[in-house]
Amino acid sequence: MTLTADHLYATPHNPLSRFVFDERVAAVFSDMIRRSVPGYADILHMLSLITRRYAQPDSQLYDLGCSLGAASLAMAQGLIQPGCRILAIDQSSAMIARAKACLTDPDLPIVLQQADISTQQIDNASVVVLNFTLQFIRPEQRLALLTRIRQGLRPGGVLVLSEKIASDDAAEQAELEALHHAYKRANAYSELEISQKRTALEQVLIPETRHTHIVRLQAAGYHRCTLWYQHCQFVSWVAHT
Ligand code: GEK
Repeated sequence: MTLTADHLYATPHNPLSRFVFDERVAAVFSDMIRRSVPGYADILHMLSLITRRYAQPDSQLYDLGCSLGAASLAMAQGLIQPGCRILAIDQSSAMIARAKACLTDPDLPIVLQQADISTQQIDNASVVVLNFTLQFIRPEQRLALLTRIRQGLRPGGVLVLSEKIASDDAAEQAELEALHHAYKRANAYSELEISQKRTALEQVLIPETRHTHIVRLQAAGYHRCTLWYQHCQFVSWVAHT
């Protein structure tokens, strides 16, 4: 995967438009997500191990909001079960075009598709991954999506849900935000870059509390949700059918 440095918000944007997953973002996305999401590489590594543990023979695996396909690649590396394929879906044509250019090994069991996951059919699934994607779906559409995924999962199948969360405790929220900003500064993002990106993401990335996520997962029919990862406001659950 190419690692072009992210300088998208290094100079003042006037006006500052809403964040979109266009060609400019796709071109720097690998660098952007690694410098912005604490533990991203660890989460990818664990997606391999989770896939190895929960994938079922002759089933489908889904990477919903796949961007450049990094999670799909991690899943493929963990996959030892026969007869499986990984459906990697993103609505951004720029992301899918670049993912196709990155994932060229014909032996990879990955099928890349440009589609909106809000209407995506989920069938015969054993592992479904939403790695920092649900936060970009309108909150009122989230329950329907999680329910459709649960209905498409086989018994014993799992959903991996990774999200940036908010806290309902103001002091905790402030501390986690400060720590995340320190993380970004340590990764060579300037104050201008941090603040312009934050403003561009308002109303686009909508974080919710852990409680809201758990209540919704239960309403969608998941029986056990294990929080297996947290670093600052970045969390991941394995949710069981
Ligand atoms: C990774 N999972 O590297 N339908 C399809 N795709 C969507 C939709 C939608 N309705 N809404 C947003 N996306 C990846 C990282 S990034 C997370 C995921 C981030 C896509 C959007 O185009 C983008 O590629 C992705 O979800 C979110 O493990 O940028 O923080």
